[in-house]
Amino acid sequence: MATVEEENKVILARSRRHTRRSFLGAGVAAAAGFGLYRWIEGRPAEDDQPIPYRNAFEANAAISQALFHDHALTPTYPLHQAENLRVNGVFGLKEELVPESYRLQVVGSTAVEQHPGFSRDVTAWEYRYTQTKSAEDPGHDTKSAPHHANDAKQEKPERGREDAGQSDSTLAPGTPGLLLTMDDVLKLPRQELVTQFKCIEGWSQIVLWAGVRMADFIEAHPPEKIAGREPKFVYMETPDGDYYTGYDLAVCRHPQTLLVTEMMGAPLTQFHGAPLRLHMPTKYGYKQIKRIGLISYTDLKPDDYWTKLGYDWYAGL
Ligand SMILES: Nc1nc2c(c(=O)[nH]1)N[C@H]1C(S)=C(S)[C@@H](COP(=O)(O)O)O[C@H]1N2
Ligand SMILES: [Mo]
Repeated sequence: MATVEEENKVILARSRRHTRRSFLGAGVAAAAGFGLYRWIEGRPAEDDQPIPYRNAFEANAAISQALFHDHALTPTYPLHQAENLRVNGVFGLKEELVPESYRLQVVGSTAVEQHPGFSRDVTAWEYRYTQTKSAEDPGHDTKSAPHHANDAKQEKPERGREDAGQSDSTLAPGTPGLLLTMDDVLKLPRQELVTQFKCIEGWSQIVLWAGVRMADFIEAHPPEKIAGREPKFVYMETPDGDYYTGYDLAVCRHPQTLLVTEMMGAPLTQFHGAPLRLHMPTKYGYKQIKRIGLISYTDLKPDDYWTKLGYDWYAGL
């Protein structure tokens, strides 16, 4: 049996090869990738694998590498290499959330009416914020003017107050779904992972994460089928709708995609996304949303904060 170290060496070598190839193929993939991807995802699936994947592998190595990489494992590291992550980007986190007022909205999952967390309108849930100013360093990415904290009446804040504006995928009032507590989320098996976090700005850090696998979450709250098959996408946003992200359902089921509650052995802080953030080591940092307020299954390609500002929706490494 191979030791963890040996296994990691293999994975590392493989992932280096991937990186090199996806560099070579980046232009082709950028030009053709999206169209092809949509075409593939539109096919009926057999054993979870859409049939044309195979043909695509043979037809075009560059594009298939980009697709295949979604299913490959990223390397893990020994704990002693892990360090505290810097804070980078606090859209949707500027006001401190009152922990008891936190709920995770889940939309598009099956059998919601039977669930104790069922709500006829998840958008009506009122998150509360404190007026206290955080002592935590908000990092450098705070160029937007700080918006005024809610006044004493705790009015619902306006959504989409940051550079990218409001999300096109935001829920309409009256959307039914679930309102889960953190206790609900933490019923799922605990998972720890030491992986690299990569920001597109050119820095990376190795971090110890803990939380639950998103795959387990999806199994516990499976998507309702649309026209006999699973919806293609997952959409997430912060409780105030200021930051938002979209994913393929498949990458959410990747075994290293985590709903994170702790970093480096401590609970998440406000600016790292308490009480729940995403870690997705197959994607750049901007896809790893902090302070998840909503998880929604959808068949419409979701809007994404940084895609709106010109970055790639796919954001694969
Ligand atoms: N809610 C929210 N999530 C976010 C961002 C943000 O501004 N707001 N920035 C993203 C970017 S670009 C990065 S690199 C990481 C940074 O996470 P960290 O602050 O924990 O290092 O969060 C991502 N998730
Ligand atoms: Mo980033």
